[in-house]
Amino acid sequence: MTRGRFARGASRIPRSWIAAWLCLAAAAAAAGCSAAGTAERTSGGTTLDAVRTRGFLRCGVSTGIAGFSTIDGRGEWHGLDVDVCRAIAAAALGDASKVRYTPLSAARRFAALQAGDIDVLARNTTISFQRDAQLGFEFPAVNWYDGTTFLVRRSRGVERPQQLDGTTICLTPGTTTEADVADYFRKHGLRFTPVVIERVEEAVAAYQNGRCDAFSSDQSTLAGIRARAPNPADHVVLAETISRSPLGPAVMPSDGRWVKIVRWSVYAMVDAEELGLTSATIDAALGSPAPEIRRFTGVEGDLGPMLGLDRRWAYAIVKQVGSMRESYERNLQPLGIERGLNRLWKDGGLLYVPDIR
Ligand SMILES: N[C@@H](CCC(=O)N[C@@H](CS)C(=O)NCC(=O)O)C(=O)O
Repeated sequence: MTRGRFARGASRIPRSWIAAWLCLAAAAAAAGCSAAGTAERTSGGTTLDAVRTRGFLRCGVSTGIAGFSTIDGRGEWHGLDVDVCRAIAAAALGDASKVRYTPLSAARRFAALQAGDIDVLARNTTISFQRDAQLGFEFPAVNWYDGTTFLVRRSRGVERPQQLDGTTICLTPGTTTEADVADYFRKHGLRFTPVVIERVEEAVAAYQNGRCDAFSSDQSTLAGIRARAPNPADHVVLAETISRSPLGPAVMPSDGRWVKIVRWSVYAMVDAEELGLTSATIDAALGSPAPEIRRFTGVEGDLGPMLGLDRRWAYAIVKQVGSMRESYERNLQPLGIERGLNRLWKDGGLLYVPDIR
């Protein structure tokens, strides 16, 4: 086995990447975000009550992963994970825009959730036994099925992870990626040298500067990093994954109703796709005679109130955020990320959620 090097920072960071990240940090500051956040406990009340009293949802996101959670020049967040935050806010508050985002590194995300600084962590987080059993979080739903792999310079001619024997690999600490890579190299009797850097922009810069031969993370994350690189065509994301990495929002286990609100907010986006509902068609669907659509939109039945939500909770999600297909098409398709496993079951994917009934 190789011994890890803990790198503090990266020199010779390409200017265009520094500019992009400074812009990101400045926009985050402008939006009033802080990684530390303000601890606020619900002290006996429910999370839903606390969110309503406060008037906004506190959502932990990444510090900037294209397609999942990034902030634009106007201080607005976008991405598949951001849409989870927005869907929960639509369900809980009737307004998807009522979210305060807290950018968190991999190493800091779980402490923020445990400290009560955020109501939900929606941040390319892999569901694992240890995070469930030992850290004790609840993972109400999967919002993206992924897998660990590698970003490498095309000029190296690497096509498969096995060809990375003897290389230096950039990683971020506190990730399942670290363990996946160590396991993979051990299993195949290969050697590597990890370069572990907490701040993702510094880790990416270290890779870009040639300090590492490869960068490892979830495949979709790497596709986003590659898409933002100065010359995307100079890099390849390996097609073969070395792990299963189901990503999903995490919450504290103490409030069972909140766990369900998060779960059904994600399910509603998938179910909308299953029912053929979109943000553009949901208003017309209010007049639909189909019982499952009448229940979904809250025209009939009392489903929302069973979770303390408005009858129109799912309508609000689809109207303001859209279906899972819309979220994918808005956030990941433009980066060239294939939908693959993340299609509906009837289209050959894994998305299959219970009925809203
Ligand atoms: N899915 C993996 C990896 C997630 C992760 O945090 N990856 C890093 C490496 S690129 C990242 O996204 N960092 C973004 C950030 O620190 O804001 C996990 O849950 O451990």
